[in-house]
Amino acid sequence: MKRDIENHVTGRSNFVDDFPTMEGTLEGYVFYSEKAHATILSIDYSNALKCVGIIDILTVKDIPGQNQIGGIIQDEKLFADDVVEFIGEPIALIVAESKDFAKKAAAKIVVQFEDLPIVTDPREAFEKGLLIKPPQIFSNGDIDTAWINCDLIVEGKVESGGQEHLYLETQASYAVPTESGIKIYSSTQSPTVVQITTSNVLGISMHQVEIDVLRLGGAFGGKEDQATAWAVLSALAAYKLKQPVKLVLSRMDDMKITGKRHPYSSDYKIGLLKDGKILAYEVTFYQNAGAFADLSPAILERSLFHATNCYSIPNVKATGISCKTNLPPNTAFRGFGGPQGMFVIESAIHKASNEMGISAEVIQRKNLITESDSYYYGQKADNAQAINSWETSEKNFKLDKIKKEVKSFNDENDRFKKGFAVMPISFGISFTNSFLNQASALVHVYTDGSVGVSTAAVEMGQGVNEKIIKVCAHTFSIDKGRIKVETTNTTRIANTSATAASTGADLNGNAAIIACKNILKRLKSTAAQKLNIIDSEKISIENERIYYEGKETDLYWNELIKTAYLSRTNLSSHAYYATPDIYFDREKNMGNPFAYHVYGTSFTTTTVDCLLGTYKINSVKIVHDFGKTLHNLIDLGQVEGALAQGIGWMTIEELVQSEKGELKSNTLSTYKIPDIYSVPDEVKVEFLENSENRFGLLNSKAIGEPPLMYGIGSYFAILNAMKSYKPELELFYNCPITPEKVLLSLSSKSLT
Ligand code: LUZ
Ligand code: MOS
Repeated sequence: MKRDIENHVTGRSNFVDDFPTMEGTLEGYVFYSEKAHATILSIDYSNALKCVGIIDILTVKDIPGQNQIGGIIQDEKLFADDVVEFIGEPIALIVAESKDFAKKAAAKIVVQFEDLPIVTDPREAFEKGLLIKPPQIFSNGDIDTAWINCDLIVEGKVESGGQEHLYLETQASYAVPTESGIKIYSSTQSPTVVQITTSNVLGISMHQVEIDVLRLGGAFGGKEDQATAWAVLSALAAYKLKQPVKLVLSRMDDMKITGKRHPYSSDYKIGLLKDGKILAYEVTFYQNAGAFADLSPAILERSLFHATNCYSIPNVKATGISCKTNLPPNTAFRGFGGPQGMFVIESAIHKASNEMGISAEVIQRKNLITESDSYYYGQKADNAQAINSWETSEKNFKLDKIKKEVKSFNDENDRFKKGFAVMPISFGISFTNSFLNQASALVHVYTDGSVGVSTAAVEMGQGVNEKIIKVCAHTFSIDKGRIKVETTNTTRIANTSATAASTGADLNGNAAIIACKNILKRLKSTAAQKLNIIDSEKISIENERIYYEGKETDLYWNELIKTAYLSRTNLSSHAYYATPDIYFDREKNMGNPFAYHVYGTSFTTTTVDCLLGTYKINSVKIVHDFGKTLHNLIDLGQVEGALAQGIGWMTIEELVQSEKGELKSNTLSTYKIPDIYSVPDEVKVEFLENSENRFGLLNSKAIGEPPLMYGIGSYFAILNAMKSYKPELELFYNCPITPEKVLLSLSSKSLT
């Protein structure tokens, strides 16, 4: 990733707010609701319009098409008109000569609201019948009779908090009017969603809207759906005013008004045999969706898919309820509901193990899914690596030794206690909506032998461009330096799926390989002709040199390309890839939704200061299933970053909302994410051997999301340390397990 890294660290890389602006560029500022739920009685813009530098204030009446931006469900207006349902819901767009002018004018807008009841709790929403859609149930086996055969049944409640994405680059868009429509430079993971929504709101065709994405300064799911509103708003203004309009959210606004990882409140019931075998598992997820659907239904469904993590359980019933509350619509966040689902079963296992007086590892190990098992939604666990990764960690990291060390530390220390936990993971790769699993690529070989590659993949720091360069270089067998990945652009690549679900490299890399192979085939014919050979199949290219039957020739890449061009050979190819053999039956909720699963096991050791409630993650040791890694460093970076993000979610990242639906933790001084001091002292990542994956990109496995779930181990490690300080501790499953919570529950107060 040398090229990108040099540009990033020297500040040369451009993000939307850095693009040189065109003459006449205006800036937008969103005027949004400060009420979480209210009727709008009247709005007076007159004083704001008189402010210095104000060009226009756009409202519902300026929308030529539909006032609608909802994706899965059409329930979200671009501009609120009669009611507002969350703090941050856009009411108008102020367009001015500068953002400062616009912001000053915003303070002069007078709105009269009539308050409506505010709901922020998902269970309360459920009680009141406030649902995003009807509940969804996945089940297998016969849960009702299974309980009879269990030796132990444990029930409980689990809470998991939301999470702020905190991408370094805030939401941003720059819209430029064109002769026929609009061009938008957007910081989005989903160029086509921005294109479709813009065309609906402006009432123009998709071909009049061009979206261009150079790179994102991070996204983590926060720009899968929620980059759209800002892009459409800037486009609306640019289209009406015939001037370019830039719209960039400030950090505080971004934190305050955009959606986050969904908080969940869940009930579980788990039934086991004496030996730790899980016979039955029942779970109900109350998802806090916020005010509108956004991606919540798909996220909830992924929670159902991952309700059993990497375990094979014969009788399962999982119910998902998406609850409508007066918070900003919650959205995709690395893991997409999977982590929330997995935290619940890990909590259930932890609770059961404590009741049985055994360690959680006994139950975890006993129930790991094997190749001959199926996931409870019907997919066979082909090539399951759960046991392989568990046993490799057990052996390489010396499970018994770690546990002994923790125990003897705890025997010797009073104030400080160590805790240990194992977190095995399984994560399904593919969009769960099968149709999204398609991609295309456009490859040009230029006459100087350099190559330009366009795909639907959006580079957001995850290294997808470098992976695409690598597979193209590999396919042609040419130097990586010859290859450039172009911006993601909807006129070059149409109908893009979001770069999401960890599938960016798999889908787009495979499309790029097919395009390269198409060109390569033509080049081999050219070479055969040039070398007077009949069978072009016997031609190969290695390191830019042409070989015949494995023997060197005097023909090289550059000359071959020139020859091809002069002999009128097509040096471009557009290619298409769709993941094979995936389907899901939404009547039966059974099928084969994933191309494959990613596995791994982590060992987490923590030390808790039981007097202060503070803690340190000492070490996380991971055996991860990368398939055949495409790029060690990128993949390692993804594991380390995801781990830190997972630990943050589990431990210190706490969103605090008032009863009025107002986010109290809306700055970096009140919302803490892991920094260099709070990441684990030691992170060790081993690459699992003997993992093949014919459904990935050149045998690799998707890497973006799965390792986030290793962070879940930190919760249980901390809880275990607390338990050894205070054996009578009432166990609670309510993340994040902040130092405040640790302290309160170790002193007299009990938390449930
Ligand atoms: N986005 C989506 C995702 O639309 N569908 C998915 O299944 C998914 N999974 C993970 C992350 N984003
Ligand atoms: Mo995502 S959570 O945008 O893969």
